Amino acid sequence: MPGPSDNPVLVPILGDQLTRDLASIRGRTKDDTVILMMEVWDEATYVRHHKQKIALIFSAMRHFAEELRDAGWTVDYITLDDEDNAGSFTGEVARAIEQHSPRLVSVVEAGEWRVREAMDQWADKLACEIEILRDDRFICSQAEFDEWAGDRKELRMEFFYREMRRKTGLLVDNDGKPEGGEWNYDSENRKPPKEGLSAPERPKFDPDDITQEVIDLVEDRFGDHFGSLETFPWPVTRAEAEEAADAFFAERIECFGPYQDAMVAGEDDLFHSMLSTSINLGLLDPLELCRRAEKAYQDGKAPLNSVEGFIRQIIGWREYVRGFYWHQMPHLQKANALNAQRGLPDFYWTGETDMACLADCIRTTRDNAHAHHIQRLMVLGNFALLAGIDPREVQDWYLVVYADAYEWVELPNVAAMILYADGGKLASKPYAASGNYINKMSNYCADCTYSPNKKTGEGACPFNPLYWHFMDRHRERLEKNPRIGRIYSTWDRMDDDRRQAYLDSADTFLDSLTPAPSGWASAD
Ligand code: FAD
Ligand code: DLZ
Ligand code: SF4
Repeated sequence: MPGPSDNPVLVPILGDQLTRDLASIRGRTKDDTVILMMEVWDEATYVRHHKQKIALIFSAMRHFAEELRDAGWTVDYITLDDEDNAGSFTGEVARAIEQHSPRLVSVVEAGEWRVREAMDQWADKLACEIEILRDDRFICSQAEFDEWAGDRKELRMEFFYREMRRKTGLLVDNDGKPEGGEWNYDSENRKPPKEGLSAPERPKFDPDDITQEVIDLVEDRFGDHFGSLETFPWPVTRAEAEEAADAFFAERIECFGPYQDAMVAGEDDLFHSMLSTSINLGLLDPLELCRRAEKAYQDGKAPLNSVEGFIRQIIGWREYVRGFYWHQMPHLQKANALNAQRGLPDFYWTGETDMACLADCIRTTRDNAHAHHIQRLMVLGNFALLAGIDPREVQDWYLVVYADAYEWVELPNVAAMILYADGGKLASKPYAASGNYINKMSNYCADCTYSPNKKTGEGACPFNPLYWHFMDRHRERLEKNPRIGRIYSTWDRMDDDRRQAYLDSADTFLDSLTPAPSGWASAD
């Protein structure tokens, strides 16, 4: 390796920090810097990630290393099958310190608790000065989020989001007023899918030699992990990610808003951007994407409800869950306010269920390492909530199966948003719904063994009795909630037999579930 100066700065770049605009390399000189990138067993195995997720991260890392080298940087890249691989970030940084004798290790803080804990010990463990920099790819710093959260008992995205709108100036006029007069146009974004709804296909990127090599490695080392590698469509470079973004802004953003909550069997992407993997890896800058969306609106190419909705997902939800994660860790990992204890049903891994909605969402998850938001929330998540699945099992599943899953974004969405395990700090009420919601927002029910219109007994959509079972067992907590408490007057108006039929139907269904054997998700 061509050596830079004696005692250079060692800059470790983690797998989700793949941008040349990273705080640890901005302003450094090429002849005084060694960049360290590491494929390590600890990261590849702390859960049994979907095969596409490992392939995506390794391929994007290898492409980024190549891009850096082409631009004249010195990159020490450790592959997984390097025979001296130390297995962990800490071990590899120690090895690199011995090899390069740096005067300073400069690293951007890790996105996840597990890794940040390890990083915080580097100063004591490693024989070098350590500098840990803030990850300024996020718009809101943790200090800012903590200050905003202050002593509030409940944190609500909507108010945080307005702060982020004001801070970025996105869709805000010179007087600080929201474009169009409203901060949020969600009420225009709940269109059910019309017959035959389909979206233009997004660009897919055929594996090049680097990606193919990584796919072979993953099949060889992680062949028994969940998921399919038969297709690998993900952008693995900034250029490819930009092509994917171009296609979204040209062809799909217009309908993004209206059909954001729609689900159509076999239409896996609909009008979603499919950019989360690239944003989370660092290939795309979230703020730049929001500016592009704003420009599409200003140029009359996309309606306000679509553009505002897209911007809200990024500077609202994405920033908010990240702030929430650090605000609530480490106890968020163990939160279980509803005392849910049931094991994850095996069909989350096999996809073998007669419930057509779940079967389709698990199929797309297995084939694409992706499902869109409403599938994750209102089908897969809603079922886990209503059935009372243990949050830790659900968390592991979501962390494994999605190519965009990192704990900082997965955990708040799972523990707090779908499972209400935080007792309502993030969401004002549980996102609980019966089969009626899925029937309205999708075409799944038309091909299902069950009927959404049948409430109890054989052939009834399981979401129907499960909904009331959930409401009944959590009455004490939820009855006081002004956003959901009124539902109990409907329950109370039913006669005893009807209520009992709901509870019996739900119990029969729950008893029929087979818990997944251990070992699908975790390494041990
Ligand atoms: P789009 O629908 O096009 O949305 C645009 C962007 O907004 C996304 O790319 C993403 O960056 C951001 N975004 C939207 N919703 C959220 C949200 N709730 N939280 C954070 N960012 C959001 N997203 C992840 O990136 N990683 C995860 O591990 C993850 N786990 C989730 C688990 C559950 C239970 C739920 C309900 C949501 C989860 N999400 C997660 C959020 C969301 O489902 C995905 O970001 C989205 O489906 C990615 O597809 P897309 O890029 O087409 O998104
Ligand atoms: C998810 C993941 C995987 C599977 N493998 C690696 C790896 O070998 N090397 C690496 O730098 N990053 C990997 N990642 C992403 C990391 O888990 C992620 O960058 C940190 O955990 C951020 O907290
Ligand atoms: Fe899902 Fe129920 Fe509809 Fe079947 S009937 S697809 S289980 S919501």
